[in-house]
Amino acid sequence: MSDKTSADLFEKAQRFMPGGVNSPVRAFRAVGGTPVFIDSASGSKVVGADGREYIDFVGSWGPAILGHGHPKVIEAVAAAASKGLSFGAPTGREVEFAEAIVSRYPSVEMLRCVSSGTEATMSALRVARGATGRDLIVKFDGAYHGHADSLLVRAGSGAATFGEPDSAGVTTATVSTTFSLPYNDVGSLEEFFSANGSRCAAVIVEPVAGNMGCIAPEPGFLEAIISLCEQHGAIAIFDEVMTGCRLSRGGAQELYGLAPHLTCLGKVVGGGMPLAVYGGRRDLMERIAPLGPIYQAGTLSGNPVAVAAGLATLALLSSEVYERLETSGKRLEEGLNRALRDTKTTGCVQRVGSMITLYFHEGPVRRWEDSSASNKEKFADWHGKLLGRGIYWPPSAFEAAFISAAHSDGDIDRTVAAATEALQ
Ligand code: KE4
Repeated sequence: MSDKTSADLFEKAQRFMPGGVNSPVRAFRAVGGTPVFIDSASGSKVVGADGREYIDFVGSWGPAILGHGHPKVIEAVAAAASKGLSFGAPTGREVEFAEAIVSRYPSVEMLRCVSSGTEATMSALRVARGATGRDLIVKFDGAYHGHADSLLVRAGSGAATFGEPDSAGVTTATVSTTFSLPYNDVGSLEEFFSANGSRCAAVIVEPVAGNMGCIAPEPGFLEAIISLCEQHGAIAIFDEVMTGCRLSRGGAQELYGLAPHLTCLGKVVGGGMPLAVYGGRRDLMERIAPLGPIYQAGTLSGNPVAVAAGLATLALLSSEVYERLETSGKRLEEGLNRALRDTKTTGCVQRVGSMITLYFHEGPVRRWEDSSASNKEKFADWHGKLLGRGIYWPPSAFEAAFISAAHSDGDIDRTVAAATEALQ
């Protein structure tokens, strides 16, 4: 137990780290107040530095699908760590891990491990550009694929214009070959391809959006991405860093029965340790060094301790776990909808499996334009009241909340009761 409160720690942290955090969303800037400094976590709960316990729906932003500190994962990590932390050399467990991923993702014939989702998407785009010899890439407004320069793009003024940098330090030149289009809008994608198809290297998409809240792909949207890419010789990249092994064993692509050309995975596959993956068609992946001319490397790529956590997590993700996630997700969705109804609050709940968002927007929320119009002030107020009632909900209106296999019916019902009170 920390001997300091979150407020003490936050005050000191801000002297050493920008905003007192190692990743911006953790600073609670979107909801106000002092971020909870976590001291420990187990199952569906986290314990703050102040000693207060919360029911956790951040789940480390996705990795904690089994709940925190699953004994079998901890045991696997400890056993691996006892044999050394990092070798900078190949290990048998990386082969086992690669095989485990390939067995879950038929579209992934070959893969490379990296240490973060950012590295995975950045590398996948480099493969697409290297393989096609083309420069243009397409992403979708409101989607987040990590902080690689070419992906930090705000939608251009019109669908037909290039993106604009969404961060200082990212040059206009860097994003001059990135288009950002509206999610769930096949028409704008068709327009883009008819004008630029021969120059397009890749389209990267969150197959279920989680970074503008939870938004499901509308029928035909993902299919159009794949078919338009195939028609024009471009690469369809599914960024499944959030959805991979969460929405099903084979992620969103299994759920929707689709086969992208490249896939990025992270979060769940590392079980909470720094481990991510990019992979796909063999003819693409065989162009990567040392086999081919596309360079990508990493000191800690495929780290044996991280791989141990990933393997243990994947092994525990049984069909019963996915059934549990669906049951709990449905229970929470129904409860939050009841809370909105009973308090006559304008809002909507959107869920896919164990990813869920309550929007202060009448709904449906189909894309960034809708999500960004939701009532952020109302969300911030609701978030603070939830926190006061022992519920740790993602501190941003534009994030998905994550349900784990460790959330009990009691946790869900307690959350619904707190959410109802917080809406009054
Ligand atoms: P990382 O580099 O943070 O491991 O992964 C980047 C990334 C890539 N693709 C998708 C679909 C993602 O959701 C992410 C990261 N997600 C955010 C939360 N929405 C991580 C939390 C944070 O930035 O602190």
